[in-house]
Amino acid sequence: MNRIPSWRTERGFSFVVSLFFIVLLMTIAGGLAYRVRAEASAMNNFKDETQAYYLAVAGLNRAIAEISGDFALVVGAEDGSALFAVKNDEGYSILRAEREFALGDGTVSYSIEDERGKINLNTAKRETLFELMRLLSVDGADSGTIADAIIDWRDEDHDPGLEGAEDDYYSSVNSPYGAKDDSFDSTGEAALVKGMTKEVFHGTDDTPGARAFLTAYGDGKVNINTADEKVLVAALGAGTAAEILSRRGTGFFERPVHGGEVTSGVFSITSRGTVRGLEVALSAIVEKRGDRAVVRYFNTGRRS
Ligand SMILES: [Ca+2]
Repeated sequence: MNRIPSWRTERGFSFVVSLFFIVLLMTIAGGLAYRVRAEASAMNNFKDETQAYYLAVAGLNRAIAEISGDFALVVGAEDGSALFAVKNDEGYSILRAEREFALGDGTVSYSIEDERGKINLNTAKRETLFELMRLLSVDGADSGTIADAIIDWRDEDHDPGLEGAEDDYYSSVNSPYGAKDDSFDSTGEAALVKGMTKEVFHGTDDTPGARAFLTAYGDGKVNINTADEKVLVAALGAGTAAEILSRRGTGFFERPVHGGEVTSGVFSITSRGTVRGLEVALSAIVEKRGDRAVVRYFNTGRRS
């Protein structure tokens, strides 16, 4: 039997031990490097997110500056957003501010919507709410439920409309709450009323969500220069809506007709700041009071 010399086993043993320590050190070093990299990347993400946030704030401020301006009319852009028109010697000229631009390490993009281009949750008649829901492909019975429930939500009494809902109904849902019996303070509140499913409120791939056509702000008058076709049909009837849209095909209204309005004082703003693919979006409701703009609602940083 050949015996392995002891110096060879010792060398073999110390080789294995060294290898073990080398692997151990490499693992520790690798782990450390990973942590350092992860922390650096988290720091960079934090820095980018902070920058993106302030770019979105910059967009919001630009939008507020537009709203604070001395305009005479609020008209609709091709994409449905609101533009401001000022009076001059020849008539009116539409101000077209750059709403998408590069700034610092990223980009800013904001849009302004006219809240008077929507149906007002606090003042709309049952027929208007019903018709809007029907135009959003909600079936007849559910349209009736939503219209009645919106009115029950805002009225002081506790007597439900024909298909509506008051405390009795809301106290029996999964996480019970009560009917508000007061004005809607935000458009999002409409998501709480009976019949207003997630699909109806937020929309689906095939149907736009009701939230885009409803507002809790303003006096309930409809701006015939900015309102969407569905809003015009629901508020003023199909015939009047067609007349208004045909006129809008070649310009805008300088004077109110059909009980509508041609200007506005309440707007919603969505502003996005993007830095290296990281986006922060802010939204706000801003009311114009003279040459001042007052923020009625502000929703910060949704990272996407
Ligand atoms: Ca009520």
